[in-house]
Amino acid sequence: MIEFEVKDMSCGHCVGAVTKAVKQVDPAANVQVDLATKKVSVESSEDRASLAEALAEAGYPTT
Ligand SMILES: [Cu+2]
Repeated sequence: MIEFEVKDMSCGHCVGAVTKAVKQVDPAANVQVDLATKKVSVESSEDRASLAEALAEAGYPTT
């Protein structure tokens, strides 16, 4: 399980965009987003850096 904090998520659109960004790297990824805590949990065979890069490119830098 790879976990990110994505501070710039604020609504359902952001959740969709974040999910899409992860799935572009790994279509088989299991993505769970908790908007209240701004946590994104990803089950993926991809490494953390690749996922973080995709999220940043989509406009959602991770911490
Ligand atoms: Cu939003």
